[in-house]
Amino acid sequence: MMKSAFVAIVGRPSAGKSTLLNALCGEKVSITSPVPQTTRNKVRGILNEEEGQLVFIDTPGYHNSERKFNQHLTDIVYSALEESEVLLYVVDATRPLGKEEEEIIALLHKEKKPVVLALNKCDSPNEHRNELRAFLRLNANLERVYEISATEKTGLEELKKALLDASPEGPAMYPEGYYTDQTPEFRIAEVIREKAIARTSEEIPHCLYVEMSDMEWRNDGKELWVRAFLTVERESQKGIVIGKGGQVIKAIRIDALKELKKLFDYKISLDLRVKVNPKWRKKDYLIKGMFT
Ligand SMILES: Nc1nc2c(ncn2[C@@H]2O[C@H](COP(=O)(O)OP(=O)(O)OP(=O)(O)O)[C@@H](O)[C@H]2O)c(=O)[nH]1
Ligand SMILES: [Mg+2]
Repeated sequence: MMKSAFVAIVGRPSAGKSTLLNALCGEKVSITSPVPQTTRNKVRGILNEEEGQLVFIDTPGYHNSERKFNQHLTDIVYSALEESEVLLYVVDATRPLGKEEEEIIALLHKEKKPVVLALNKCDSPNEHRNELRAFLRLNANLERVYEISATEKTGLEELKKALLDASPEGPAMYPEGYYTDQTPEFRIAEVIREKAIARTSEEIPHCLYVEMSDMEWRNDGKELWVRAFLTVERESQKGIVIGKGGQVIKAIRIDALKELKKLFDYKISLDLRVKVNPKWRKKDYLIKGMFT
């Protein structure tokens, strides 16, 4: 009998969850960046192995905070934990222990589901690894800590095996050959956001979202034309995202098109604009509709 499971990937912001998801699936499924809270949705990526199928659910970094937007992201983590049969807990080996790890461990224990623990970024020199390893063994009550590097793709075969071992028997949930169930619209918006994060700094990456306003097939269905708005919170941020003579927005557009070319087998053309939606992170109707 084949194995089959939904596997929630959880951990602190910037632990490398999305990088790991992409490495496990062998495809770019989820966007990544050095800025915390890059992931804002449950992003599914599918791994087909001889022994079975794992459907990973990438989640926003777990971060306890009073802010409405952060609370919404935390709710997304809770719902992913609930939907999954196996939990993949990712810890950043380069950071000292934080209160968040204790909170995440408590959360994982509450679920009473198999937990597989990956200590990520083991390619980097760090002084915290021993301390983390000892703490995790003791507190997470796990026999094994899988030491991996999502960027160097080391330790992943053992990790996959551990996840499959922990999974129940069952039929595949998606046809073979699928590696994500995201719509093209979502993936295009995410790629644009990733490139915008990479070209901006300070508070701007956190204040950005991408509104897909129009999509149309052109050239007998050979080309997808897209109009999207990079949306920020203030007029001053709009100026920064556009840049002197439109330089920044131009670079974001070029970076996005380059990436989209790798992801889609049809041509995409992009009309990219910038607009302001004041305090959008406080708007319930918007965050509940967009980040699920
Ligand atoms: N050195 C090293 N860096 C890594 C590794 N995995 C991820 N990173 C880097 O860590 C940063 C965060 O990676 P992400 O994959 O976006 O982290 P995340 O946990 O998904 O972050 P959020 O979605 O914001 O919670 C990026 O700059 C990655 O390149 C790794 O194995 N080694
Ligand atoms: Mg992420």
